[in-house]
Amino acid sequence: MIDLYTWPTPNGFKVSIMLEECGLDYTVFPVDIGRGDQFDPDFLKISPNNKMPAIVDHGGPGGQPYPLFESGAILLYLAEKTGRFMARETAARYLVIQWLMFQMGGVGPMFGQAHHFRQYAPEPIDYAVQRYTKETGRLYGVMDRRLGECEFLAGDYSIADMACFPWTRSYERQGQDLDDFPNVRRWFDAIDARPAVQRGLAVLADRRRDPSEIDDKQRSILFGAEQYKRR
Ligand SMILES: N[C@@H](CCC(=O)N[C@@H](CS)C(=O)NCC(=O)O)C(=O)O
Repeated sequence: MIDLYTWPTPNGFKVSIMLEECGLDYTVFPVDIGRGDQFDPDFLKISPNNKMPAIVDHGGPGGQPYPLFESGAILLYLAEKTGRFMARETAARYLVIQWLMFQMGGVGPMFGQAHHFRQYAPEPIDYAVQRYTKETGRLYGVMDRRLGECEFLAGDYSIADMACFPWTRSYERQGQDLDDFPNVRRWFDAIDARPAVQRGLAVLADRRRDPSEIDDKQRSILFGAEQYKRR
């Protein structure tokens, strides 16, 4: 049994999708990041960077409970544990890892900043909006070219697709139009049609809030004094 500490965000959905794709048993523990659950001392023992998602695998290595944070590490761990969604042979395996790292180092941070400056910044900062919107568009272009060469990012459907897909669901809020990226649209529709993906996206979906609903307390927890308090 795996404990999944999550909240309905793109990073959280990566892991719930993988758990569903693998048919693993898991229990969901909501981490309401607008309420500050991520700073709970017990959660920080599992995820010292105060971010969800995190897991505890009660059937970890040596049969011991194994805690893990960082969504990319969790996806790699689950792929190794199950032998699914990542090739074993070196060249194909590193193709998956390469596109997973592309997501972790590029897509997540840049799409996230585009989202932040377009939806959450208390006042509009044109330089930041332009920079992150354009960089996000450039990354969509990289994906589009790649997906013009093969069906999925690493050839076969893999954890790299599961990592990128949830971030592309909010393309409009990132200032993008999928008509400009037809290969991404084809890929998006194929992944979105997978029943396991829909089950993964349903995890805590009813708790999802619109950015316009964020209040001052939540803003302080996520982006202000509460976030930067030394712990
Ligand atoms: N690199 C991390 C990023 C995780 C992350 O940014 N999680 C956000 C929500 S999507 C979070 O927990 N934010 C709460 C906070 O920063 O206090 C991963 O991929 O797991």
